[in-house]
Amino acid sequence: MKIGITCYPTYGGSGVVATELGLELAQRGHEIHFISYAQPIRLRGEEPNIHYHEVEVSRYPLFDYPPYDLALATRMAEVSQLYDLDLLHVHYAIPHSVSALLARQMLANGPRGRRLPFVTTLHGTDITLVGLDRSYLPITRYSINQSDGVTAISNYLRDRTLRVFDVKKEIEVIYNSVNCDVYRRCKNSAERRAEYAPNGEKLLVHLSNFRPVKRVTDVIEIFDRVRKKVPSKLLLIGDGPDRSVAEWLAVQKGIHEDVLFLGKQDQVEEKLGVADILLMPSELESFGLAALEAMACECVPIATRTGGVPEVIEHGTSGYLADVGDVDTMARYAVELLNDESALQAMGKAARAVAKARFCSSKIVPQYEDFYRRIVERSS
Ligand code: GMT
Repeated sequence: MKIGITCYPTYGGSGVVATELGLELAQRGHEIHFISYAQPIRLRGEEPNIHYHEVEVSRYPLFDYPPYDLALATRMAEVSQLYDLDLLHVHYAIPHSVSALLARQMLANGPRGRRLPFVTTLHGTDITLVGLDRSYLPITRYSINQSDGVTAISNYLRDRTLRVFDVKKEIEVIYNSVNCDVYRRCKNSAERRAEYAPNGEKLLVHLSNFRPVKRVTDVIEIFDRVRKKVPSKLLLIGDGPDRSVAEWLAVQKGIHEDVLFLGKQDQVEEKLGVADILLMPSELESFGLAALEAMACECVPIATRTGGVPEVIEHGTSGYLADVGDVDTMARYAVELLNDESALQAMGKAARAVAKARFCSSKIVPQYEDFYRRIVERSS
């Protein structure tokens, strides 16, 4: 098939999911066209069957707010016509599904009068935070209802969308996936760990966009408690608005030398593949891709019981869950595990087994292919 994919190309779970999906689909012989304002971060630009089309937004002086959604709709229609795409798949509803809707209408009214179906995948904050803003809610609901197919990344997100948005459309759940060949325990991990933990300390990691919903200060609070009991280091991967407050807190607590802020990183599997525990104390996660990536790397996730996270992590088997803000309990779970190497390793292996059995790309990508086929058949 020839598929156009639009996502936020910078850091963020939805962009990662969209890009990994495009790469997997291309490997399976599909022709993939990414349409966005920048090349998605996990693309190198040399992959076979992958094309990237940049959306240029004119900066006319009158435009205090350059209309990206209109430029995107135009580019979607152009690319679809030029390359004869079978469908568009947009990740994150706002504004991508509105642009896809416009592109579909433009093509339907164009010289060839063709119908271009589009699929919207809901990821989380497009529904739970941004989408609930009154200035976005009606148009988001409209574009979801107008989509030819809608998927959500967890049952939690599907149910919440149906309930809160009063959407009439059927929403199919297709879980996020992980490439289990790429995300795995690192061989020679002892040597690699020495880079961050030269004296054999335990290694904890957090990976996010440092937005308030991630509660990065809870990560520091948990680590502070763990470090008092177990010699350890904390790797913080990513960047965002709450980085400086986390840095300040680490300094306040006098632990900043053991907290390593790595900033945005490309090959996160290299870090997850040597770490012992991932901390994800978020206020809300519709899925929690970082936890899944850690699980595939045998790095045990300790997270909050919120949103779709319990669909990914089974408490006590493939990780631990606690209430939002309960940093004491999360620290206690971490200390218990770090003090029991065989339990830590066993849980790491159990976590990978779950990732492989339920969320491996080789299982999830065919679900998207099947979904696309049904949508295209229904639209022709
Ligand atoms: O979490 C964010 O702030 C980023 C956001 C995104 O769209 O990039 O993440 C959402 O989508 C991810 C990929 O599907 C999910 O793993 C995250 O749980 C979800 N974030 C929230 O629900 C807060």
